[in-house]
Amino acid sequence: MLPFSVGTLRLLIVDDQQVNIRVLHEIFKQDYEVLMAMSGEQAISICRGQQPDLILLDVVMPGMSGHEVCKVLKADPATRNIPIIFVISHSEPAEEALGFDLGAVDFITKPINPVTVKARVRTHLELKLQQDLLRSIALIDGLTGVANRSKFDDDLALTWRRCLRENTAMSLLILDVDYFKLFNDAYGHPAGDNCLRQVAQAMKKQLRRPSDLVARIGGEEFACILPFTDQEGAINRAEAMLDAVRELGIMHRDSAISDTVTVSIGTATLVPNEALSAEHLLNSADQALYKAKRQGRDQLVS
Ligand code: GH3
Ligand code: MG
Ligand code: MG
Ligand code: MG
Repeated sequence: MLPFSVGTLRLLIVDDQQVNIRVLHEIFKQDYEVLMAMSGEQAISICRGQQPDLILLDVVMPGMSGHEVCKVLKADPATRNIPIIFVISHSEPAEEALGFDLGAVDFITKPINPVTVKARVRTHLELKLQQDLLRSIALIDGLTGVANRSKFDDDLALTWRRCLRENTAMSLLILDVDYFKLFNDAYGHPAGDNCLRQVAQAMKKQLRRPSDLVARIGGEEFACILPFTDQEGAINRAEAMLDAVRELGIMHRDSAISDTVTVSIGTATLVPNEALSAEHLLNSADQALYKAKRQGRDQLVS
């Protein structure tokens, strides 16, 4: 099997002929979880629902051809990164070239040679896992382990569009550590870094849904995206975060308001509409944060 430890990998085999599916299923059933589809339409629906790690895709099928299926999958961000290996009847340069143009990573020819197909699938799965890993590292803040600014920007735009489509409210929290310059001055930069890590984890623990996100968006500034959340829900999470940071009990002798580290939070809630953009939500939360600072810190303003 693969040289590094991962959960069971999922292969999708797509072919209009039962006998071809059976041959491939026999080859792979021991090493992978094998999903099967007998039409292009079914393949697309399985991809959207179950996210296979690789697809073996027959080209000639009644209804949607393999090439058409490939086009649809490559056009959708949710399925774009699933590697596709075309299964073709005989090797023909023009057909191979077209497959690669459409975004396939490889092709195999019928009749299936088990040794070859196993090796190719394994190679492409390894590449896919490495790419997944790189993609996830590129979106993580190295200091705190929560999402970084880039992931925050993507997620904010995505959530805005989702809530616009469904005409529901979304909320944004911006949180800033109080008197953090003085904290660094008093305890040193490494202690400051450690404080940021603890604040990030304390925030993360207050999330309630898998689609909620905490990100570090600046030096000692964090944001939290709450899809499908109204103002009451946002205030509730912000209060929980204020409490959670206080309860960390990180000593801060130079803070003007408390002997432990505190934070200020600005929240904003909006039902997205075509006339505005996510930028608007960001500005509102920022202004609320500014007000929380002016009013004395260690509080939330919505
Ligand atoms: P306020 O209550 O108004 O937010 O005051 P503040 O001191 O927190 O705000 P200010 O913007 O003056 O200072 C932010 C400080 O955060 C200054 C900077 O050195 C520190 N900082 C930014 N990024 C990091 C980091 O990654 N690690 C550490 N240790 N400190 C950081
Ligand atoms: Mg066929
Ligand atoms: Mg600050
Ligand atoms: Mg700041």
